[in-house]
Amino acid sequence: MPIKRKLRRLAIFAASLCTVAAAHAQSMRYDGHRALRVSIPDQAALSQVLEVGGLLSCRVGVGTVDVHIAPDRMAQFEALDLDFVVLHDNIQTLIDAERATMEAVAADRGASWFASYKTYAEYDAYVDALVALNPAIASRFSVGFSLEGREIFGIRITGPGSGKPQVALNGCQHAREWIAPAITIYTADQLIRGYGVDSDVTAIVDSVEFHIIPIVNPDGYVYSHTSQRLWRKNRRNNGSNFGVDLNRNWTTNWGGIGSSGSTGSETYRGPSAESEPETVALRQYLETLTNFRGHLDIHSYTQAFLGPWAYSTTISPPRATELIHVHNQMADEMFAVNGVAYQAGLGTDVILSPASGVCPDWVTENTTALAWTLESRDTGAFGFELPANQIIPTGEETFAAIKVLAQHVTRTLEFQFPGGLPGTAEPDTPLVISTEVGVWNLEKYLNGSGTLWYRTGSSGPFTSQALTGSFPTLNGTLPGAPCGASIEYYFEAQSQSGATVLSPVDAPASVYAVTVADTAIALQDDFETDMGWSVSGDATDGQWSRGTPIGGGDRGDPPTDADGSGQCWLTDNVDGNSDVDGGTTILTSPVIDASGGGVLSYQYWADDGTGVFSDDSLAVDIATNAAGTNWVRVRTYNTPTAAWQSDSIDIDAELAPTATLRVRFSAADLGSASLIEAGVDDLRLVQTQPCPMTCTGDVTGDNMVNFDDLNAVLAAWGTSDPSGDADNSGTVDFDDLNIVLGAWGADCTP
Ligand code: 0X9
Ligand code: ZN
Repeated sequence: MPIKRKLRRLAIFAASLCTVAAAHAQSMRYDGHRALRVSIPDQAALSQVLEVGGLLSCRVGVGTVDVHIAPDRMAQFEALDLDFVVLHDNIQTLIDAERATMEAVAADRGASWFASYKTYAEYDAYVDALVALNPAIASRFSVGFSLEGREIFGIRITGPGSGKPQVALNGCQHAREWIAPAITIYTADQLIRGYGVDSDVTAIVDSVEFHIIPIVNPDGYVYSHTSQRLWRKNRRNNGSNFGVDLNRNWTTNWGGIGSSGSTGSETYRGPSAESEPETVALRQYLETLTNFRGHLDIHSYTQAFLGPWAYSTTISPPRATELIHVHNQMADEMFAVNGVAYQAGLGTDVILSPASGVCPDWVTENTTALAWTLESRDTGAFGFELPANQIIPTGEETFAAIKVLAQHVTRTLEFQFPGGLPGTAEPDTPLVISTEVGVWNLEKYLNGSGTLWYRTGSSGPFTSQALTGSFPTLNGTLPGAPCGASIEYYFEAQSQSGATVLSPVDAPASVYAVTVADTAIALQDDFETDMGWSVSGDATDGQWSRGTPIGGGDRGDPPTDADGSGQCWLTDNVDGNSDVDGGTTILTSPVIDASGGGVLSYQYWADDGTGVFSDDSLAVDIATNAAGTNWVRVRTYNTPTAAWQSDSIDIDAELAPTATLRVRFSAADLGSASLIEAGVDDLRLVQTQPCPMTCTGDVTGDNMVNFDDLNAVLAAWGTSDPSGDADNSGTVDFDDLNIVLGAWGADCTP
């Protein structure tokens, strides 16, 4: 046997025997390396820190930076005299734990594939295994080859049919970000196994074409297993240094801010745009997508969606409204799965430092897709060595976001109700309902097509009304109706490409409705007096107090109260350097009698002065038992508001009427060093009133509701005869009968 072939066979033998053991042989160790989050006052300090330590975070600049420091460099670092917090103490222990899990899972035939991180070879094999599960909807494709000749493979998943909107996901431009390939393949796994089983998954696989590329940087990924766990770039030999940062090598604004011309830098952009075969291969593959609508370039860590432009903090991207609409919804749905918060913003929101030559910017500039960087878990506690038992939960929450994106790419127009929809209407008073029409996926609104359809009661034909106002904010007006009536309605509009959109989407099978009734404020607290609120919690500083804001609007403080009365509840109500520290401060209400149900509304403030919460939040809980112990979380605000916001809790719909309701507001300073200031003001309980006894059912006009009225309704049954039409709906039907029976026996003699 020729020597070359023999060697190759030996290599294959070795690889098949010990993919995990091979990973064992990492030459570079990180014993005693500490991961630190360092406060950086100026550029000089930044350069000094980067001389001493290795960069972990992508936030590089004045503010905070995460670095790892070798034990023999610690003294040098401490001499810089910078503030820092320790994220973890010894990176090698995390790497060892990661290894141990890989070995244990490899030895356990019953273990989930997602119970440990996997090698490049294992991904390669798993893509084939997934395709084999359902070749009718899944196929393998090749994007191209890495510098060292490894295949960049992918999996395409879609139901029957063609011409569908396309969504692409890719992981691992950066080698060390192991959670990224794991969750791309978790997504493929869920789509394939859920098809035909879960109706939501089936619907999206049938309506969208997914292109999933787990490992864009195979050489770097393999190197991070075999040699240096914290390797980021590809494996280009630059002479004295190795590696080009693939996510600085794309053509869009190549060479600009946040990329480096030094071969040794973690963000080395390469000698020219698209100098690297991995970049070219992915770019060419994405160019084959002719109906490309959505893209996530998955990285770690930070927990954030970063919309374009990565290279600019001032230039808004095209379709900014649509990007914001989708990323807010993705972050909300992710939060709903495991309670883990992801930030979401455009380049102008500066969640991470600017970067040039990045993949999603290229997609934004050159395709019809909405594109984001998704920075996955966590926020630094484990960083790139995210424990393997977080793969599945991270996959679950990411899948929720991908469902949002998949549903979005199929939409044309969407009726949105930023102020919510009303639950009640004042008797005999027209009610304006305002909607904001979202125009998605490069569609256009057909001018004049917006229509409100409404009816009084729950039967009979709907009446149409052209929406007024100036696009995209359009208004419809429900006519006045008597107390006790209900009005049903829905919206309709057309796109210029001919799509008809309804809201609710399955209208008129489903409709929106308002109950016609008077409302009354059962309770109002403007916090000018103390109605019995109490403060508790484990925060070490910054507890809630009642007063007039004195922060002057700095460092997250509100400049004034919300309702203009002067006072409100505030955390750390002092000027300058103040906020909640080291835990949670809890503001609990006195017992509120909500036995009549209703809507509890309030205004809230939650801010940090910079627009970024990491682990902090303001949360709202409600207890309904007499002891005030059965707390249920009803709201969590984890994005800074920078202004007072209103919110309300519909007690009838979300809880149940109770005479012993308590509400509490918890401002939490958790995780890494960060800032949160919160406020609460203008708490109200608004309840609907029973309709006064009226002669609504008195169709005969004799001031009595009796058999004469019943007979009049029955005589006019099914016609539009006004002599039996108690609710003036234009049809005599069960609604009229119900009104007569409801008012039975009334004597309205003046
Ligand atoms: O720097 C990167 O390439 C990404 N971060 S990472 O920690 N995974 O390396 C972020 C790229 C996008 N950046 C911005 N939108 N600012
Ligand atoms: Zn990355």
